[in-house]
Amino acid sequence: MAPYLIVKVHGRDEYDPAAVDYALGFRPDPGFLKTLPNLKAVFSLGAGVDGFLNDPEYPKHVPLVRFVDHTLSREMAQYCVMHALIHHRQQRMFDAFQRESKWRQSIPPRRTEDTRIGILGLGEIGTLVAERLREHDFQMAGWSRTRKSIDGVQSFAGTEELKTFLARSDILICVLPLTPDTRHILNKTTFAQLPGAAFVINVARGGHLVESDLIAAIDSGHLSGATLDVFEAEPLPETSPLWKHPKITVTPHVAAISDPRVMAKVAVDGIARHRSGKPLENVVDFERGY
Ligand code: NDP
Ligand code: OXD
Repeated sequence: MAPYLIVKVHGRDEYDPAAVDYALGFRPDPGFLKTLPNLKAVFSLGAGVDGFLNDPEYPKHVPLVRFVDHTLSREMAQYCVMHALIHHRQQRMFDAFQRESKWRQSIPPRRTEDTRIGILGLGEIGTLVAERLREHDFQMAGWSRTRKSIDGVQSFAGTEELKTFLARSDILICVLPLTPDTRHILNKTTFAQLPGAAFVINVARGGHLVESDLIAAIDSGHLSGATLDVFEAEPLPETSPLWKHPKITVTPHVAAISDPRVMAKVAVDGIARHRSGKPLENVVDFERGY
């Protein structure tokens, strides 16, 4: 077998497109992958593959492998647990009291068992997020395309059950893939269906959220706030009102960052499987869009 060819392709590097067998990337330039005539498989360096599927010229005969890694899921779960608890324990309010040297207790305390959390997306990541939050005794539910059976997590499935799911979600966490069906799912209709004072955490993609609808729902008092890790435009422009909104926490797409050592191993193992004729794992279904 010929040795693997490893090329760095930045547009300026010299390479022969016909010599490239496998590609790794996250958000390649649209139209780039179709210029590689002998491509056999593509490995996404992230769990989300919208950066590939947004390319109308993606060569669909070439399998696209999603990045699935327990450590990545664990870090996503840590982020969601941390921000759910910051909200639930009213930490932002105590931060403000501290800045004013004010001793104020919050009585009676809020109990996790009285707070309902809903996870949009119960896949690799959403399932672990739900399980880790369940350990804190929140009332857990999740929404997915197909019905799930996860201990202590009520399952809602399909568009017909979305409204009921939203109506019982005091904290709504979005961990969906970005597809034509889920784009802008966090919009004014969705927010109106959440209970009063609900809180939103978006760790999926900026394209899920209509930012102006979120700001309007918070400013009207219907939502109590939000934590956002992902944005329609990244980096978030300095002029975005999200940066300075007193009830919105912004982080720069860091909920979980793929570990380059694991990414390399996943690609090497996948290439070895492919070359020995075994089926690839975690292949994206182009019809579903994830
Ligand atoms: P999976 O593919 O494992 O899970 C996706 C889940 O979403 C599934 O439960 C699926 O339902 C559900 N879903 C998809 N479309 C619909 C729909 N139309 N209606 C209802 N449910 C739907 O993805 P992962 O958990 O691995 O990743 C989720 C996303 O997290 C990624 O796509 C990425 O955007 C984001 N992410 C963000 C990171 C960050 O740092 N902020 C880091 C890593 C990932 P079903 O199970 O029935 O198929
Ligand atoms: C991912 C991400 O999809 O980091 O893995 O956003």
